Amino acid sequence: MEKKRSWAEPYKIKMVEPVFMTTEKHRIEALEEAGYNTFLLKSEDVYIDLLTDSGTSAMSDRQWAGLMMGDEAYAGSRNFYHLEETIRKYYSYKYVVPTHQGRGAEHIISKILIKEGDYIPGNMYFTTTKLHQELAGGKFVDIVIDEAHDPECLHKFKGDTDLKKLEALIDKVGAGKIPYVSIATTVNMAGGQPISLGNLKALRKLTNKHGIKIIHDMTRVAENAFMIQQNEDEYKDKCIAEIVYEICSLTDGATMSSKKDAMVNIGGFLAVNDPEIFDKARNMVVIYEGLHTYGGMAGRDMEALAIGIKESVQDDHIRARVGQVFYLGEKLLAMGIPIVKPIGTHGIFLNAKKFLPHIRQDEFPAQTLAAEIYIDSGVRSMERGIVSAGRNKETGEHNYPSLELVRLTIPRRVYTQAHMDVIAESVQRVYERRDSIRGLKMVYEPEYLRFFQARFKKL
Ligand code: PM9
Repeated sequence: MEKKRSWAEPYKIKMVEPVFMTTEKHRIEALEEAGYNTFLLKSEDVYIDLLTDSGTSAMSDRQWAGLMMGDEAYAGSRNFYHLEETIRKYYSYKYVVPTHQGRGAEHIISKILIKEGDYIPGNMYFTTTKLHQELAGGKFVDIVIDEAHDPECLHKFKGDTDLKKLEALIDKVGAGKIPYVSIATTVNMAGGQPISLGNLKALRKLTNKHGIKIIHDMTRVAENAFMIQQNEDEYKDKCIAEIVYEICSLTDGATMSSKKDAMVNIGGFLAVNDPEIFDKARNMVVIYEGLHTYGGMAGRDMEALAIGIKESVQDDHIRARVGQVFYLGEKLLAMGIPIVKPIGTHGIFLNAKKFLPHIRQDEFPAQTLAAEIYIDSGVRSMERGIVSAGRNKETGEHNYPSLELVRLTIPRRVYTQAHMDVIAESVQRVYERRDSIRGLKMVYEPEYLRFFQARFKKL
């Protein structure tokens, strides 16, 4: 049998940005000043930044060259037409409206398609997506399979929808009250878990029967495609670009935060196939974002995005990107650290309920754990649990999600294997002293998306 060979990143490093380690005393003070919220830390106080993979990836030399090709005309920039052509070619969608980032597109499509009293089923919620659905008068309904809520369950496609849940909703409220099903590739809040093409095809059949649209949150579609290639037999010989195209073709439109898969620092778009929806979106974008040929992006940013989309669907790129996440995940598993399984594609999600079982959920175990990891090593992570889940609109109580997680999110093409080793060792250190860790109380709570700006004190 042939010995397994190691893989390596399909690039070499041409430019570096220094990062600095601070003292523990400095980090304790910085965290207190930030109200124990890693979103409120200054980036210069961070050593390895795993807050998010959003807008934090390294652009290629081609993308940087693209910036120099920016056509900054107010209207009709050639970079817009390049972007439009690229989206049609790789993602299949006919019409494109650029936006400043993903939530700009979510805002527009929610306003166009959702009426007061509508229901929007989806494969688990995402914070900004759900908020825009609610602000437009809709109610999000979770139709992801039950396995997605169990961090130990080894189901390979935890992003799959449960069609029985959707049928039950249709029976209860009627298809007329469901403008679309919201499908994310991959499911961020479940731990970066993919949806299978088999499930998406079955969902398409069911929604076609009832005249319901599918709107695709395609933020990490190439990573999802990689998991399909690895784990869905029928697709093992297809390339990532083919799988991405097929996923998109099964949906009616998409919102995209280009800051993830497509490796730009800012940008997004709404893409649709229906000319009437496009017409409305094109009209609405001028109110909230900018003219329909730039939508809040500079010409140079649209050029870097068009190039980033092409790079994002290269098989060797995606293998190395997800490979690095798996490297860290496997290391943590070998150390006995409780993480969400199977390992997701854009980060490692620590299971804070299991890590800190003595801290009640309303004392914010995941928020606490993110703070402790920062104090240990200057590694910045993010809470994805009760704080992110917000409050129930009707009762005003906290929502208590079954997943109480800390996300160690890996930016694309930024850190090395040695950084992964340092991160794993830091998590292990905190794990060794877990019994001495106390929870937090919330002392400031903003009205919307509270996880970004809430402040805490140590109990
Ligand atoms: N995701 C993330 O860090 C950035 C801010 S929220 C903490 O994971 C999905 C699946 C996302 C996402 C952003 C958006 C919104 C939509 N869908 O941030 O507005 O992961 O570009 O995209 C973040 P924008």
